[in-house]
Amino acid sequence: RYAWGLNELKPISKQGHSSNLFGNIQGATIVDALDTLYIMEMKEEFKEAKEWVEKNLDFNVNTEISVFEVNIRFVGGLLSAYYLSGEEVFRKKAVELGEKLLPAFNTPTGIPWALLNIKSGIGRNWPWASGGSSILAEFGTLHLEFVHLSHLSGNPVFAEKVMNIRKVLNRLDKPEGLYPNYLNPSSGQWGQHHVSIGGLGDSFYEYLLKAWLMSDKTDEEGKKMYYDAVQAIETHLIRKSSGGLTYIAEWKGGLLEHKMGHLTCFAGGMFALGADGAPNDKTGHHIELGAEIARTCHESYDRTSMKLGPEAFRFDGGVEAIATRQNEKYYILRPEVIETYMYMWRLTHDPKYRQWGWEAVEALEKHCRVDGGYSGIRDVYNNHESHDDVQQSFFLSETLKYLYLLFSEDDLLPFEHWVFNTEAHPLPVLRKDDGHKEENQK
Ligand code: DMJ
Repeated sequence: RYAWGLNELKPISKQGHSSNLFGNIQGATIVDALDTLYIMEMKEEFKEAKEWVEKNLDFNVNTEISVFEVNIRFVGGLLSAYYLSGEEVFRKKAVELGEKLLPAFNTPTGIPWALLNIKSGIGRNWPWASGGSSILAEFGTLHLEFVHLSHLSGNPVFAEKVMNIRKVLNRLDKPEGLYPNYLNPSSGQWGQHHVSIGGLGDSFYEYLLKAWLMSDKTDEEGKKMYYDAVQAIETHLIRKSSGGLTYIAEWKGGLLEHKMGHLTCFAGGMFALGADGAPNDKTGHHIELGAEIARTCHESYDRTSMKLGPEAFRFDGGVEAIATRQNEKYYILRPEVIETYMYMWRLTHDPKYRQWGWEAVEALEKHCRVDGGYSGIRDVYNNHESHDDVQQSFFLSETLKYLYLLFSEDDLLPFEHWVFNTEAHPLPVLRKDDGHKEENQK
């Protein structure tokens, strides 16, 4: 009603919201929400969205975009919409957009730029990123989509680009077996030795595991990189507070910052999803680790007035799982905690995960629901809402989809057949014995 065809909604001012992540590409919320509409059987709305994509989604624009954000939301959204509905328009648009992203890889190492002008093909990095570095969670979160683009287009170039990223990473020494968040695409050397399983690092680890799962467990390289990384994370980053809460700290040149981001909370689900393949009889241990992270993240919600979690919470200065800095107290409708509840529910069927999910539903309805949609909150510790007036597109693609799956049967998008990209867009497992069967696994 208020922002149709624009990127995001401002639910209080009831108008469009544009973020520079997508440049002049329009329709982020429509594309991000396509599969959610399909899964929720909102057929009329899906049809309207499809018509908008057919008539209006245009990538022939002179604009600079974030390669990572456009990949996870637009390419991922279009690929899922195609696999779920079988509608050719989504496949065509996904491949067309994938082709527009290819010039980002024109760097001396093939590690892509963060930002790309999709008309001129000129790329660059974020000016704040450690001496011209690319970001681990950005260049490490292209793999799933690019493998599918090769599969659907018959053009191997997409898969080659992401396999080369692995090659560069495997040639490098890793401090204590950890992956720094910054890598210079020209020199091929790490930037600052900062390590995070939250912002700047997060979905790189997620995609190692999911690449292996999506390959029908044939991608041994992805598997090894994932379990080796988890080993290093456990040794150097995972700690327990005196109150018994397990958390994942950040690492700065060997020193720990005892802070965990909301973004980091996705790792509970990741550990549980990877438990089955864990080496050395560690399946139970990885499930337990997932459960402990889920509990810590639930505490970060429960210890606020609004029962919604802050952007980051700390385990120092006498606090546990609480934000201490004013600029870390906001909640922008992020999905990671609910995502972890969903994985933990599917993998353990412990009813507490549905209870915790329902607490989040009630809090969202009470504090984020406004006349024109859902809004983020500036301070979750305050009793009175100060709304940020933005409905992020991932609220529809992830937060609501993961809630829906948390309360659905396990045979809706079963994990044996589907892997979720980092924006919650389901992609089919590519069967080793039948490269095309996946289209039938709806
Ligand atoms: C989403 O775009 C994705 O989940 C990404 O991996 C991290 N940030 C947002 C949600 O918080």
